[in-house]
Parts: sequence; C-alpha cells; structure tokens
Amino acid sequence: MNVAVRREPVVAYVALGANLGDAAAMVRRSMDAIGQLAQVELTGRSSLYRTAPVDSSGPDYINAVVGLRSTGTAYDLLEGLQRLERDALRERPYRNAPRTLDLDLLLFGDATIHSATLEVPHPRMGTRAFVLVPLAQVAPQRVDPAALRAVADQPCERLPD
Ligand code: PH2
Ligand code: MG
Ligand code: MG
Repeated sequence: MNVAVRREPVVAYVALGANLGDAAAMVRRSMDAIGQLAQVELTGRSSLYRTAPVDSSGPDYINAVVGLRSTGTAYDLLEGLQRLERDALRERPYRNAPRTLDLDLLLFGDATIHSATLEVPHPRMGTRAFVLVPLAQVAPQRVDPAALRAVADQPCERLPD
C-alpha cells in the first residue's frame, strides 16, 4: 500500500461457515486468523451456531459472524479471506458443496459493490437465519427485525460460548 494513503477505518462484517472436519474448531481458529489479517482489527465475535444445511448437503454447519474495522479496501479484505479459505484446503467441486471453511464478506460500511468478484451487501444474507441470527448478536442495528422473524423457522441453535 502507498504509505502516504491513510484510510479511515470501515466497519465490516464477515460470515463464517463450515460443515466438514472439526467445524467448530475451524470457525473459532478462523475468527482469530481474520483478526490477524493486515489492516484488520476485530471488534466483535458472535457465538457459534449449529445450523441445518440450506440449499446444501452434508452434516450440520457451524456458523458465526465477526465484526471488524478495516483500513484497507473491500478487495484487500476479500483477498485475505480467500487466502484463509485456501489455507483451510477449501475445495469447490460444485456450488454449495460441503466445505472446510467459507468466509463471506457481508457488509463493508455502507458500500454497495457489484463486480465480477464481489457483491456487497451479500446478495443472500437477508433470507438466511445462519447469517442474520449471529449478525444480530454483534450488530443488531444492521438487521431488519422483520427479516429476522421471517427466518425464525430455520433451525439455528446457539452453542455455549
Ligand atoms: N452456506 C451456503 C449454503 N448453505 N447452510 C448453512 N446452514 N450454513 C452455511 O454457511 C451455508 C448453508 C453457501 O455458502
Ligand atoms: Mg457462503
Ligand atoms: Mg463464500
């Protein structure tokens, strides 16, 4: 980065999900690893939630959300998240396949981004309890209560911290 450029921190939220291997350990470790990314300061972490696969298969998922402050761009953050997915040996044999680790950038300040590699806000976050419930725990102001009520039928069990 050009050292002359100092960006104001942007508050962002990242969803974590895993349903292969020791998913809970992977999600916990990945929360720490996100906090270690360049230009990132972790500001909040939700509980872990056990959730039924939605448009997916395999074992139950472990899901969570972290809040952070980033002084980089949304693309810097995306690159860091993708590196952590690769470190977790994430494979993509088909869409929504069971996975060792999925890290989705949900919100990046108030930015709206529609590019070939990134869509923010995450296009499906508003209809998924496995995102809205942990997001509401760390950022209740960013979740529409009506959207939360609408997903109340999706199994989402909070695990002890
Ligand atoms: N992620 C998906 C598709 N379905 N279901 C659950 N329960 N948790 C997820 O993280 C998840 C999913 C696509 O990324
Ligand atoms: Mg996902
Ligand atoms: Mg993803």
